[in-house]
Amino acid sequence: VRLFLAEKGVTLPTIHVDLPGGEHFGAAFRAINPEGTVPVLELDGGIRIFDPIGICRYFEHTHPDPPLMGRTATEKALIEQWHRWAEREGFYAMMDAFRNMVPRMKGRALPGPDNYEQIPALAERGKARVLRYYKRLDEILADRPYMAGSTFSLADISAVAAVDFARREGLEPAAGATHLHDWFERVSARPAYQTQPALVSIDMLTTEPRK
Ligand SMILES: N[C@@H](CCC(=O)N[C@@H](CS)C(=O)NCC(=O)O)C(=O)O
Repeated sequence: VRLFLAEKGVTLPTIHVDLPGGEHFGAAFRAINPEGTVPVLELDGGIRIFDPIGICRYFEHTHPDPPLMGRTATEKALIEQWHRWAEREGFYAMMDAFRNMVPRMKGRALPGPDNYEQIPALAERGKARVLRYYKRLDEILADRPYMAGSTFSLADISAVAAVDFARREGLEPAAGATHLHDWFERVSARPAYQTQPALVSIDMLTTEPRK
C-alpha cells in the first residue's frame, strides 16, 4: 500500500501501530479492525477498509493518474491476473516459509486474531515454492519489462514485495536469473521504491504470541 500511494503521489496522515508491542491485539485497535491486521484505511465518515487491495482500489478510483490497475479491459484483466499470481505463488509461499520458520513467529504462524502453531513442513514447502516463484518470475520477465506488459503496475508492486520480503529472510534468487534481477533493478530504482521500500524494517514484522 505504501508503494502504491507513493507511485500515485498520495500522502495521508498515518498512525503507526506497534506490532512488536502487540498493539494490534488490544481492544482499541480491535475496535478499528477486528481482523487485527494492518494496514487499515479510515475514510472521512468513518468507513474503514482493512484489505490492502481494497485500499489500493479506492485510490485508483480517486487518483486515476498514473493508472496502476489498468485502463482498458485487457490491461485490467492482465494486471489482476499477475497481481493475484504474485500474491498466491510469491507472497503466500514466502509467508508460509517465514511465519512457520522464524522463532519470533512461534505461535503466530498466521496473521489475525487467532494463534496458530508453526508447521515446519509448511516452512520447507514455502521455501521450495519461493524458489519456484523466482524461476517462474525469471521466465515471465524474459519477454517484457513489467509483469503485465510494457507498463509498471500493481502486479509489479505485489511481485516485488514478495521478492523483497523473501530476500530479507535469506532466500536469494539465483545469480543466473538475469531477467528477474534486471526487473528488480528497474523497479527498485523507481522514486517510489527509493522512498518507500517494500519493507521498511524487519522490526515491523516482529510479533509476539498473543497472551
Ligand atoms: N491479510 C492481508 C494482509 C494483512 C496482513 O496480514 N497484515 C500483517 C502485516 S503485513 C499483519 O497485520 N500482521 C499482524 C500479525 O502478524 O500479528 C492480505 O492477505 O493481503
